Amino acid sequence: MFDAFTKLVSQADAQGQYISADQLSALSAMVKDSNKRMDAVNRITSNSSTIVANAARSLFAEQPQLINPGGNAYTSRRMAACLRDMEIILRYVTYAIFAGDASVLEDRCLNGLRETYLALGTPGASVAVGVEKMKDAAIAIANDTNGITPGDCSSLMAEIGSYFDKAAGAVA
Ligand code: PEB
Repeated sequence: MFDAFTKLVSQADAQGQYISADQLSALSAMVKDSNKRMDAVNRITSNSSTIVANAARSLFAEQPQLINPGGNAYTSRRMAACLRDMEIILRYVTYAIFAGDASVLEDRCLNGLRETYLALGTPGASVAVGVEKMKDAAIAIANDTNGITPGDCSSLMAEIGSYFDKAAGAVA
């Protein structure tokens, strides 16, 4: 599991090189903007239940076969498993945002997830739709300029989006 710093150390060490000036300035820019990152993690984390519930509701409205008899989220047990899965994925995305690196998400959540869903007969493409819905909700909440000093959060939002895309792409 890496963060933005240890990832660079590991890459530099693999090549037997010092951290380059470019790498230092990229990290320095990240540190300078880290309050935005922490705020985004805080906002997504504090709204996690809403993000999961609304994304699930919207997924089931679009794909009602999932909650009809015989569907993959039919019966409370499967519904609970589905909401829990979305919550787990969102939690790992918040870790990746916090660390500024996707490895925690990849290693501890996405690795083998496609195969798990295949084995369970759970439609990964539907999970991916749910994840993309969480992405839209999370970015809307994290990027809301209401009541804060507005600044440029575009690169952070793109980075946040990329973690959700990675999760969706891993199961689709
Ligand atoms: C992954 N999900 C399920 C299981 C596992 C995971 C390992 C099997 C064991 C169990 O039921 O608990 N667990 C989950 C995860 C990690 C982990 C992400 C990462 C660390 O450890 N059903 C739907 C939707 C979708 C869904 C498309 C969006 O209709 C999910 C939610 N996951 C779903 C369902 C089950 C499941 C299990 C319904 C239960 C499947 C079943 O028993 O039939």
